[in-house]
Amino acid sequence: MKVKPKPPEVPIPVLPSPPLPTEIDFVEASVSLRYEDVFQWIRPNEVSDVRWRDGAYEFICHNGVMLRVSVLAAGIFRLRYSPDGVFQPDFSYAIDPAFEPEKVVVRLEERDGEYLLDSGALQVVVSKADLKVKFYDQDDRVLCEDAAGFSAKRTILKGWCALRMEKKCHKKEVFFGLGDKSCGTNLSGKKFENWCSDSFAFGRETDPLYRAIPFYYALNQGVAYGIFLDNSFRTHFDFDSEASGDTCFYAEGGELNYYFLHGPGLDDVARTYAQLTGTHELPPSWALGYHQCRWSYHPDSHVREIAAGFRERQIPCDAIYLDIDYMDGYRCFTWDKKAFPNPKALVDDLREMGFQTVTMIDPGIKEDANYEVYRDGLAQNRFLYTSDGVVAKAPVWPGFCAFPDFTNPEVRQWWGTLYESLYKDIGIAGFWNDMNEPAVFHVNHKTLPDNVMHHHDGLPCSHRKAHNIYGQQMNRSSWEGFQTLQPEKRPFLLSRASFSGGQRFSAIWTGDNCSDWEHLQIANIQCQRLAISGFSFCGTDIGGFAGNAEGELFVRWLQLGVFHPLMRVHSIGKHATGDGLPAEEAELIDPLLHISDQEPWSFGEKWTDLAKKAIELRYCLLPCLYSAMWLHTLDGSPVLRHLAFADANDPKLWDVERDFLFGEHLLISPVVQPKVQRQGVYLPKGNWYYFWTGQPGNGEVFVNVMPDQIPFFVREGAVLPVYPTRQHTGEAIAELTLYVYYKNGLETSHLYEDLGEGYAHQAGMFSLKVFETEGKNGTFSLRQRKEGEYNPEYSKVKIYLVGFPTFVKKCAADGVEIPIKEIKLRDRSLYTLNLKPEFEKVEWEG
Ligand code: MIG
Repeated sequence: MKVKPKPPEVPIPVLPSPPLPTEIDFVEASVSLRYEDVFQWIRPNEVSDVRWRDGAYEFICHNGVMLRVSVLAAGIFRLRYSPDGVFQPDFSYAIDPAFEPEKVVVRLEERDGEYLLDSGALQVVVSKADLKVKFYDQDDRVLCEDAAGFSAKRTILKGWCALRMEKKCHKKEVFFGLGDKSCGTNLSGKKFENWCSDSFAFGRETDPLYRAIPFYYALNQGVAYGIFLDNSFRTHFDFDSEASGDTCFYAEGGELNYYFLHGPGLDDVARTYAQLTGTHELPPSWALGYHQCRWSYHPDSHVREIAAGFRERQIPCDAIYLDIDYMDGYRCFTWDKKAFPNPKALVDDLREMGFQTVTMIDPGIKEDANYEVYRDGLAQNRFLYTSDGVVAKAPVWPGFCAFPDFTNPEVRQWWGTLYESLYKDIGIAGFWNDMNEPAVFHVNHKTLPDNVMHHHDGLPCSHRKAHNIYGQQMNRSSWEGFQTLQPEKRPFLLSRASFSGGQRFSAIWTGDNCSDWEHLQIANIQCQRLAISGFSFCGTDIGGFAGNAEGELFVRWLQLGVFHPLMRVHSIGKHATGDGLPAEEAELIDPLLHISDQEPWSFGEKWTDLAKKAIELRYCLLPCLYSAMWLHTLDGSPVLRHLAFADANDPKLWDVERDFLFGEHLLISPVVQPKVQRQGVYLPKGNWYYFWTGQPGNGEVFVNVMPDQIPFFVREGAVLPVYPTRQHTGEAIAELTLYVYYKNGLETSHLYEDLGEGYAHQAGMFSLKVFETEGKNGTFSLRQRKEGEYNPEYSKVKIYLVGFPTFVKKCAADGVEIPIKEIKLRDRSLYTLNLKPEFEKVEWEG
């Protein structure tokens, strides 16, 4: 028998002071996995010292492990662990620079074997024996407690490479969040990885995907908290996948640095996370219209044809996209002069017709001495280097490329200037950052190698640390460029990759999905999850990217897209032949061969009509979406929410993955299967009205599903604002319609409007209407209060009262009685009236 060579002894690390450890405790004997990469594993032992330093309580263990706890608000605790008492400079790309910690009075108490930090809302108890932590709420309930707690591993080759936290998991605890994961909504029993990855034709099991969002919600007995692990290395999350009773998260480098966000509601956690990492700003109104895309509309005559196709058929549309083929040989910021001889004329003509143009930009800059961007980039040191000191290059669409180092502030500034011709001169309205994981063409290693070095804003690091924030920082560079080039305009940027906090710089689409019903379901799940993970401005390739949609799938997907803040159709187009694709992608495409076009009129007349109706519904509901986006920018409320957000105490809602909340008062129950004629919906507490019939219901209900209708419900007492349909958002709004839903009790709704472009709203040019409804003793009233200096252009308001329990005998507006107009439906009546926009109060009496 062969004797294994003895591993060399582990060198005892020299720890800098302070603190000076009294001993180095190798809790687990130092073993070697591989002869050449010895590892050491360390866990905190007894706390030997506690002190207040630089805004945090520091707990120092005998063996050098250190925990720093800072309280950023009564409900936000931050915990940073170091295995050896050394902390890297504090730095984060995720935290919103506008975030300001609150001044909180925190008491530190020492008790038998424990230290206690109390912020009022939240208490943290640190065990003296082993540094384990417990979080309690005001009612002394344990919200979350360490199981094994913190541990760290290091190897010679990687240094500290597994910084781990293990926590106890309650029996009935459920978990949500983590961004774009494609599996069922409740995360418990599953494990995940975060590493931005190009994932062509991904499925429910694919993980990781394009984005890294290391933030999750836990919900136990109706009480929620959140955990945000602010670490950009590859991270792992395990929600008790082995039924051991523990949850665990760990990072492959850097610091175990997490934020504990107190609820108690799921909504509170969402808002606190938004406070910490920011939100997207209010988009220009055209960006919330319908968008048409394909790989690629090319040449310009094809683009014009598509635009004309919309207007001829009177199908609303606000934006047309140009995919990579508009460029000259995939060189960013150039044009294929043959196919697009006069881009400005094209963009101007499209704008004249009410279309904005959006173009793609990739991070890879073609290696070509005659290409200005490459030449300047080289001359000015704009690109990433390997640790050997040469410019890092990898193949993407244009062949071998260099990649800008977006973590360098000078590079970000330079990158921003590159948009000048497209954005300012030609008038491209928005941009689309693709391949920014970054993706490269390599079968096994789909991104840059680990030895690529990044500036990282003065804290240099390798690609292991910068990979996950590469796309986010590309988006930031672009976004800041737009702000500088045309500060008067609201930018629109759509990105594939991102990291926590990246919502401040771009909208997100979910990447290369497929044209099948399974993917419609995944699209629904992913957008809900992205929205509660900070990215409300999200959408999917409607109809599916790869493969062939059929009419019914396409229409049902459009109907779901009505309720996604980004509503964009996109498909792989002619590229499905595999021509020009890297071999491994071409191979995947083969069975998914795409033959059909994917415009609203591509599936025959019947489906064209239905598609048109879906898109028209989007334009009707724009005031509702715009108001939801406004609320999101104001306090971080997600535009889409998982149904558990409606009632955290109802376990029947935990595993719902089809139905979700939209904005303030809507519950959407999309059709995500073929040939559905009837759909059962479980409504959370309270009464809800089925939009299409005005029928009230609660608990379990069944609705008949028409091909032209996506099922959705309105909360009782709500006021639902609706515009007439328009061909694009630049058209005038003739009238506002308010659907008012009866409730026995009180409810509040908001309608936010402004110019839809620019920043005058920040100086008061907005209109916020607060609607308060109240029903009691056979009467119902609607009050309107307006804030802001903006007056929307419409001069008429039409009101429909839905659900009044008896016949209305009297109706008065601002104290003046008005004749009753009744619309008799099969089993109930609607009541309608016309008013001036500035009415203050309407009363109905039965
Ligand atoms: O390697 O630009 O996800 O939306 O159409 C494929 C071509 C590159 C991937 C994007 C897709 C886009 C395509 N791009």
